[in-house]
Amino acid sequence: MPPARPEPGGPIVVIAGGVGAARFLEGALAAFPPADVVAVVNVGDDLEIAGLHISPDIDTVTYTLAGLVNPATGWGVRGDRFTALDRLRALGGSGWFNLGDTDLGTHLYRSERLRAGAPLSAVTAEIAAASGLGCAILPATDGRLRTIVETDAGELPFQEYFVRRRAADIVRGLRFEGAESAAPAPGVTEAIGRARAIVIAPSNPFLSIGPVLAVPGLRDCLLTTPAPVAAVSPIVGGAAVKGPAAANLRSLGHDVSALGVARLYADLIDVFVIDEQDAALAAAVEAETGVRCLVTQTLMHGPAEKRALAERTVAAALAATSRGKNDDGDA
Ligand code: FO1
Repeated sequence: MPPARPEPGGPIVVIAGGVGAARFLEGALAAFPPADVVAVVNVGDDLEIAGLHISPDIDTVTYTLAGLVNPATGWGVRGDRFTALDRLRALGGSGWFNLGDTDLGTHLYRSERLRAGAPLSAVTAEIAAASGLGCAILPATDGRLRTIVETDAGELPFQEYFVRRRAADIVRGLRFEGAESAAPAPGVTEAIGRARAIVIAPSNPFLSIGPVLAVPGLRDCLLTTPAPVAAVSPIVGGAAVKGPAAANLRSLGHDVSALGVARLYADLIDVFVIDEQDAALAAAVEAETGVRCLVTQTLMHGPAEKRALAERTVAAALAATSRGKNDDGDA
């Protein structure tokens, strides 16, 4: 039987964390019709504060694509005020996680809908549609999956590590609470299965992509899809573009370089996208992992760079298919 081929009209599926992924997705929406783009987003960062369910990565992606995001932070809402949080703090409530007034409206809506029994995927779709988005934003799972960070100070829920303790602890290990009993959210495996191309966004491979891949069935889905899979390195010139990815690579025993990230993804991907600054690593990536390297500008300063990165990444993935990825039976 001939090997399955990716669907020419299938979606571009982006496996996404927070800020870096949101910027990549902005480029994807500039390059492709919104209806052709599906974001599968990490929920390991989710938390409950003051009885509200917060999904930071989903909100970062949604706010960014809706043009609402605070450009200074990459998360939260532009120009937001913090009067509700000030009051919460004054009353002795939890004040370490910066929830703006407008942002709180999202959490109030989501929490009420979840309490009424709606799954996170449905609520996420409602918020995306109400925000005017034409692409699909899917949580990786509707189940309760939480990233737990193992540190010398003990096990920390993700946002305690990331925000409250400013990612200052050395990460000794990670576990994804609830992953065993989680299932991919509706539409996730279907989108991956009929994708034209799949891109692992330039997100933290452990903290952002790790929880997505921990959802049972998702990793297998990426391994068996006929679609080509590309990943964009979140490490440029030996440093993280944003966040603790470099420190995480180091403490978890990996090379702090694009090559270190390529090794993590080698079994899943056909193309690895590295920055021009790392051009000298391309030969080592290809020789060691057997994955084709695209060397291009990956730092996304403006709209043109975001769009170019999305276009080039998808084009390189499609070229990997036409070169016969699926003829080798190694899809
Ligand atoms: N990141 C911070 O560094 N400090 C915050 O107080 C903070 C609040 C916050 C509120 C809502 C939201 O959607 C995101 C928020 N983030 C904050 C970002 C978030 O913690 C991280 O960017 C992601 O979880 C990692 O991708």
